[in-house]
Amino acid sequence: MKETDTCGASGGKQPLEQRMLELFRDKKGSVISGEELGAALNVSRTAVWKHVKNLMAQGYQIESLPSRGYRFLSAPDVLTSLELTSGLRTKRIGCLITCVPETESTNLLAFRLAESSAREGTVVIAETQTGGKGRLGRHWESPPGVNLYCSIILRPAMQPFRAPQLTFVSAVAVARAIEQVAQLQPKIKWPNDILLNGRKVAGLLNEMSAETDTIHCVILGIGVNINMGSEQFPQDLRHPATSLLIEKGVSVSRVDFTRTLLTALDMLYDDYLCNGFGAIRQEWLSRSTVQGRRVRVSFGKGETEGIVVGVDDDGALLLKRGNSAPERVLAGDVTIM
Ligand code: BT5
Repeated sequence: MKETDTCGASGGKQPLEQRMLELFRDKKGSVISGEELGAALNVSRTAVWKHVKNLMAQGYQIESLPSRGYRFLSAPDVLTSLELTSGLRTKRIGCLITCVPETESTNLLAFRLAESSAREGTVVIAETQTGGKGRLGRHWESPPGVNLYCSIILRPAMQPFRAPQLTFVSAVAVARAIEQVAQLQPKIKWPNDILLNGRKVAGLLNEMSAETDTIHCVILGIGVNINMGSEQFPQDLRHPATSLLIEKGVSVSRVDFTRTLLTALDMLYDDYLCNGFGAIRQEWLSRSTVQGRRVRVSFGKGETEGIVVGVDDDGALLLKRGNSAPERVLAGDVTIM
């Protein structure tokens, strides 16, 4: 397991290779001498060369120019804590980023870390999941190297019944990140789908460990199809699915996407803790596919129908039927009619 404890704003001590990457980024592709790097990092020129070689072995392209120095050319699009934390300026989210090549489910791994007192903002990312989880025991397709599978540990000091609101926080964060990085216009489908042109591009699975009136932790599970090709989707998905690559026609940097997502989530979560659910709910509604539409919601063996008139403070969908007060629906699968 590889991890870095270096939230941009948390003030933790950054590992040397991360500081080196930040110096290279600040120089934006111009040459930096070994002497300058050594002085900035407080190490010898020999040590500088050793760390440059380490970065190159991890896929960074760095040109070594005899008697002039080094020029940074490009970073690999692999989700490593080193790459993700470099340049990340967040208050809480990403204070610790743990990246693993493979795990059963990042939500399960995040729960395990939370039980051993991992702090709020810890992010778990896997290149692939062998048992990626959807809701209600469903499976989440998680091919390696193309998508994002991540789980974030939150420890909000609030009543457990408010926790469903956090699904709205993560949905808005994913929508903002897609808009910013891929310039596409995602829609949110209650409760946990992000759609592009009516096809599912991301799914959310938020889980909680709590007692009567105390939350131990909430795990925000986020799966985003980034560079998954159409041939990688199984035939038997419940709803049509897509990826940023399919919609945009070109691949998207997973590192940029993930950094943007963590930054958006950090801002939205901070706003949520300081100002409550109001603004998040407004943005969610403005991005929702269901607001004002007639829908059918199925849950377990039952189903109900009505026109969506909003979501309440518990994250329940409000369905209007005739003149009676709106019906509250707390969970289920929505079909727009
Ligand atoms: C979800 O469930 O949409 C929640 C998905 C959450 C996945 C993340 S990945 C990181 C974290 N760790 C985990 O183990 N999980 C979370 P649901 O609404 O139940 O949708 C599941 C259904 O979507 C499946 O039954 C399939 O039909 C379909 N599906 C599976 N994989 C998909 C994919 N990659 N893209 C689009 N649809 C998919």
